[in-house]
Amino acid sequence: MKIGITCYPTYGGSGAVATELGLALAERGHEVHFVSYDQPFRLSSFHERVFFHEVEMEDYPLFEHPPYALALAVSLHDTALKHDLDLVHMHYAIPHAASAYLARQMLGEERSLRIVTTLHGTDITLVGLHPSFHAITRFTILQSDGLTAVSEYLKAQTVRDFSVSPQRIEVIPNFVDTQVWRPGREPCHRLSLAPGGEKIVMHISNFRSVKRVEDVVAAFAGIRERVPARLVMVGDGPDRPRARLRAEELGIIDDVMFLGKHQSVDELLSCADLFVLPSENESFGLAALEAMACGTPVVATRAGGLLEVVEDGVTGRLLDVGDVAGMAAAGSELLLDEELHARVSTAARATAEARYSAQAVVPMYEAYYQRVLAA
Ligand code: GMT
Repeated sequence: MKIGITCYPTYGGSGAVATELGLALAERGHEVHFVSYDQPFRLSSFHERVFFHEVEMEDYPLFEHPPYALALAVSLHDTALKHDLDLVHMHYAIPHAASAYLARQMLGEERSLRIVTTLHGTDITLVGLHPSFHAITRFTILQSDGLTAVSEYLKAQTVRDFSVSPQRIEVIPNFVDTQVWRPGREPCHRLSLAPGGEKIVMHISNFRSVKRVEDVVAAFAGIRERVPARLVMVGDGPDRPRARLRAEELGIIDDVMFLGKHQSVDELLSCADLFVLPSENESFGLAALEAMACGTPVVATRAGGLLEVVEDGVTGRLLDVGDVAGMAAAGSELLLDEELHARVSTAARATAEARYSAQAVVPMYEAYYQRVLAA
């Protein structure tokens, strides 16, 4: 197949999954064309059958907000024509599904172009609900020939809030490359992260309010009272100053490292002893899956799709949103009880391999594309 893929190219789960999917499809013999305003962050080296088309936009003083959705539609249209695409796969509905719809309309009778849209999270649970986006989000996802959601939770939200028939949505979970995300990666940074042999507690996110990064710090403070430990915060975003302030208020700033955005998150995760994800909501929680694949037990919240990814008491622990005392207790128990830690770590890795590996999930997308093309 010849497949176009559009995603947000910057740090974020939807862009990561879209890029890994494109690379895996190319390895399986498909031709893949990424169309976006920048090269996706996980697409750094050369790969056979993988192409990148940068969306070009004219800067004009009148445009306080350049109309990216239109420029993307033109790029998708051009790429579909020049490279004879069979379908385009849009990751995150806003505005990508609208751009794909426009591109298909522009192609008219010239040639057919199928559209698959994958719903990732706040395109449905937050941004898409806003009155300025709701109608166009509903219209354009319904215009897609195929519609997937990354969890049963997200599917249910879409059915409820956008009146989409459940039969229209296929659940295909996110996945990880389990060769890359695995325990025992070298080089191991344990010595620089925890020079005194402390346990390493890690959090990775874009530090938006939905991630509740202050809860990470508060839970860590409770862990540190019971276990010698260091907190490693990876990523950046609007709530980073608040997290730092909280660490200062709690008197633990010397044991907290803010690493900022990082390319080699897999290397860092594989030397973590515990991963904390106290989000208000997650449609899936890719970072939790990445941690599980690295054999790092997860302490997360009973929120949205996290209940599908993390099995409480088996592959990690789930607590109520805001229950930092519970997270501290669960995290300390995992760090203090070596046998428990080993059991959870092994189960987490096994689940990632069995249910969420590229080998398990990429064929689901291939089969879905075939169904969409045949319909
Ligand atoms: O929806 C977002 O907030 C952005 C998006 C992203 O690009 O990272 O995150 C969502 O998609 C990820 C990949 O499918 C999921 O792992 C995240 O849980 C989801 N975020 C939320 O639902 C808040």
